Amino acid sequence: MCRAYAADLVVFDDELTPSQQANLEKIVDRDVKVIDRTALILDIFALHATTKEGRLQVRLAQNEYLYPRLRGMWAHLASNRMGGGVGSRFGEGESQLEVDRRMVRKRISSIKRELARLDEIRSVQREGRYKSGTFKIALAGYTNAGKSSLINRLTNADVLSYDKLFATLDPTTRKLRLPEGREVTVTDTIGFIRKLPTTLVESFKSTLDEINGADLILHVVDGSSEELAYQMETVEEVLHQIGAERIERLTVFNKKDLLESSDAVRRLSETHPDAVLVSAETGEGIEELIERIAKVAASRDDLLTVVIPYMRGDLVAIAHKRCHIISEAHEEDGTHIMLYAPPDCAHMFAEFAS
Ligand SMILES: Nc1nc2c(ncn2[C@@H]2O[C@H](COP(=O)(O)OP(=O)(O)OP(=O)(O)O)[C@@H](O)[C@H]2O)c(=O)[nH]1
Ligand SMILES: [Mg+2]
Repeated sequence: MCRAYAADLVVFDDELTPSQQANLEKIVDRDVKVIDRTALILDIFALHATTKEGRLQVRLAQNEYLYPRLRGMWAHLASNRMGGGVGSRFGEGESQLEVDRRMVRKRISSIKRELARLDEIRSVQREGRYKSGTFKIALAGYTNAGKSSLINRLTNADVLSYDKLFATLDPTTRKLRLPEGREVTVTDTIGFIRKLPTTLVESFKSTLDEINGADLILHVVDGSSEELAYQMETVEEVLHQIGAERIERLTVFNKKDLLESSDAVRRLSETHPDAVLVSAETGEGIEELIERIAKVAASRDDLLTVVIPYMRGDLVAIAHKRCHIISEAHEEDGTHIMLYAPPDCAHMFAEFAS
C-alpha cells in the first residue's frame, strides 16, 4: 500500500509497541516513516503548546513515550551506521543505550520537578478560588466541540478557538455574573479524544485537576457530529479516569445552528431531556444555559432572612456579590434581606438571622 500510494508516512490508529514499530519499519521502504496514534497526538500537542507549563507537559509526555522505545531507535541507527551486526560492536551499543536511558530518565525527573513547582503556584491560585467559595464551572468535552467558543460567548473571554484538534491545551478561567448578581467562574480546558494516550492523561494531570475541582461540569458536545454518542461516551470514560465522575454534570449540545432539521433537534431533546441546546456561534440558547447554571448553583443554597445593621455594609456587599437576593428593604434597624446564600457563605449571616 505504501508503494501504491507513494506514501511518505504511515500512521497507525492504535499505539504500537516499540518492537511492532521496529518490525514495521523493516517492512516498509527505507524513507517511509512509521508512527502511531500517540506520536501523532504528541506532535499536534507540541505544535499547540504556548505556555511554559503546556510545553513542559508535552515534553514530559514525549519523553515518557520515548523511554521504552529507545532500544528500537538505537538498533535502527546501529544497523544503518554499521551495515549489519558486527559482533564486537555489540557492547558499545548496549552502553550507548544505557547512556541514552539515563539521559531520558534524568530529563523526565527534571521536567517533573519543574512541573511540580508550577503546580504549586497553580494550586495556590486554585485554593484561592476554593476558599472564596465561588461556584466553579468547568467545560469538558471532545476536542473541537466548541468549549472555547462557549467560554468566549459566556464571559467575553478571548480564548483562541480554531477548527482544529486540540486548539486549547492550557486552562483559562473567567468570571461570569449570573443575572441574579452572583459571580461564578468558568474554566475552559483541554479537549478529550478517543483512546487518549495514558502518558498524556498523566502529564496533563494538573490541567485536568481543574475539572476535578469544579462544582459543575458542563459537558460540551458537538450536537452536529455524526459520532455524537461515541464522543459522549469517550468523555464519560475520561472523566471517570480522572476521578471526576461524582461531580454534577450538565450536557450542553452545541452547534445547534448546524442541525438542519427540526427533526434532529427534537431527537436530541427526546433522547437527552435534561440537556440544553445552544449555539456558541449565534448565541441561541445561551440564556437558557445561564438559567440552568444559576439553578444548579442555587440548589446548594440556604434560604435566610436577615437583618443586617447599617454598620455592616460589608455583609450587604457580600450578599450582593455572592448570594441570590429575593427581597431587600431598608428599615430603621438595618437592611432586611431575604436571600439564598451558598453553603460556605451562610455562616457569615448566622448572627443576624431574624
Ligand atoms: N457552526 C458552529 N460552529 C461552531 C460553534 N461553536 C464552535 N464552532 C466551531 O467549531 C470549531 C471548534 O471550536 P472550539 O471552540 O475551538 O472548540 P474546542 O472544544 O475549544 O476545541 P479544542 O480546544 O480543540 O478541544 C471552531 O471552528 C468554531 O468556530 C457553533 O455553535 N456553531
Ligand atoms: Mg478549545
